[in-house]
Amino acid sequence: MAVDHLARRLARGVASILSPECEWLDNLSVSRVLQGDVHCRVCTSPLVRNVLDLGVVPLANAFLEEKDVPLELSFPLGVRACATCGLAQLTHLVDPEILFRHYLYTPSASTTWVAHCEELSTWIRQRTRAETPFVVEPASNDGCLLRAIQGWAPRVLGVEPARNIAELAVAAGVPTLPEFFSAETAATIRRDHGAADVIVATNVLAHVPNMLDFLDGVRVLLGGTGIAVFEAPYLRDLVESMAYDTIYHEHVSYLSVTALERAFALAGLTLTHVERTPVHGGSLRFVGRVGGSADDTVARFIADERALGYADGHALEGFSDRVNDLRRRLKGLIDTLQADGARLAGYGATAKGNTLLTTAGIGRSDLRYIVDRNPLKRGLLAPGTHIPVVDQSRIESDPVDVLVLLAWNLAEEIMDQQRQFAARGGRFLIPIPEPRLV
Ligand code: DWN
Ligand code: ZN
Repeated sequence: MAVDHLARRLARGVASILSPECEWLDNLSVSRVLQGDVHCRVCTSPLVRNVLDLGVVPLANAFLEEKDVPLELSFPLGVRACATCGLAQLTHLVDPEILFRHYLYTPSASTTWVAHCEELSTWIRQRTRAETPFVVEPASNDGCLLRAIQGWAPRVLGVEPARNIAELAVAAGVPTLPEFFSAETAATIRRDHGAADVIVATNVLAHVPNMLDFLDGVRVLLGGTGIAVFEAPYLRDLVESMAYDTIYHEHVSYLSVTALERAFALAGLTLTHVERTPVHGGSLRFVGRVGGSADDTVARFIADERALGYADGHALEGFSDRVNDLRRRLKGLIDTLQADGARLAGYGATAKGNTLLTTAGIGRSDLRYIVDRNPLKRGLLAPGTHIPVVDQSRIESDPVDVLVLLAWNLAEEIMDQQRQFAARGGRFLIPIPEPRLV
C-alpha cells in the first residue's frame, strides 16, 4: 500500500512535467510506473549477461520548468543481454504513457534528418509495386517522412501517440491517428482503411516494450505484396562508436540482426533485407514481408555478428569498463578546459546529451546553457542537470569558447552552421567515441 502510494506520487510528478492532463493517473499501479525486466522480450530466455549499470537517472526527454525541479524523478537505467538471441535490453521499463503521450522531440529541426527522409522516401518508392499505395507510418512524429512520401503516394496515415506532436502533423497536412501502434491498432486501421502497401517505421522498434505485438501489428496490416521498412540504431554501432549515451529509458531494446530475424519469425514475418545507414550514429535499415525469402544480406549480417560475439551478447563484455573510462575522460577534459579559463556551452538539447551529462557528472557549473533549434524545448531546463535550453542567438549574446556537441550525430551540419563561431576561435568538443576538440 505504502509502495503504491509512493508510485502514485512519483508518477504524478512525472505527469505534471510531461503531460498536464494525464487521465490514466487515477488507475495507476506500481507496475505501470516501473517494471523490472528479467526475461528477453524476443526469445523469453532469462537475461544472464549484465552489460551496464548507469545508476538512477531522470528521463532523457523530460525537459522541465524551474518550478517542477523539486518534483523531478529518476529511474534505474541498466542494460542486460540475452545469451540466446543476442538482444540487449533495459533492466527497468517506464510506462510508455509517461514517456510518449506528450513529447518534445521533432525530427524536422534537423536538416540532415529532412534530407534523410527524402532519401528514404525514394528508396521505398523504388521498391513499391502498388500503383496508388497506401502508406502507414507508426511513430510518425511531426509527419516529416510522410510529407516526403506524399509527393508520390497521396494515401498516407501516420500513427503517433504523442498527442501534441500528432496535432502538429495534422496541421501540416498529414492525417495522423494519435495512438500507439499495436496489433489492435493495426486491425482497426485495416478495417477502416484496408491493407497497407507500405509500412515504414523509423526509430520506434527499439522503443516498444512489446516488440512482438508491434511486429504482429505489421503482419496484420500488411497486404500480401506489401513491404515493411524499418530503421533502428544498430547495437554493433553503439558499442563500436561508444555511443553509450543512446542508452536511456525510451530505448528499451538494442538491436542486432540475429535478434531481429528471430523476432520477425516469431511474429510471422520474414526479414528479407538488411543494410546499414549512418543516421543516429549508425542504424540498420531492414525490410520485412509476409512470406517471401531473405536475400544474402541477412545471412551475411548474422554470420558477422556470430563471429564478433553479438549473437550471444559476448561482444558486450568489457563495455561497462570502457564506458566508465569515457565518462571519466570527458569530465576530465571539461575540468581542464574550465581550469584554463574556457567558457563552455552545449549544442543540441538531445535526449542522448542528457544521458551523457547526467552520467558523466557534468552540470550547470560546467555548461552555461544548451542551445537548440526546437522551440518546444527552449525555455525549459535539461533533465537532471537543469541547464537552461536557449535559442542559438545566445552564442552571440553570451559567447563561449567551446561548444560541447551533444548532438554529435549531427556534428557536420552543426559545425557547418556555426562557421562564424569557429572563425572567432571557438572550438567544438565531440564527446564520442573519444572526447576530442576540433
Ligand atoms: O530515438 C530517438 C531519436 C531518433 O531522436 C528519440 N528517442 C529521441 C531523439 O533523440 P535525440 O534527442 O538524441 O535526437 P537528435 O536527432 O540527435 O536531436 C538533435 C537535436 O539537436 C534536436 O533537438 C534539434 C537540435 N539541433 C539544433 O538545435 N540545431 C539540430 C541541428 C542539426 C541544429 O542545427
Ligand atoms: Zn533472447
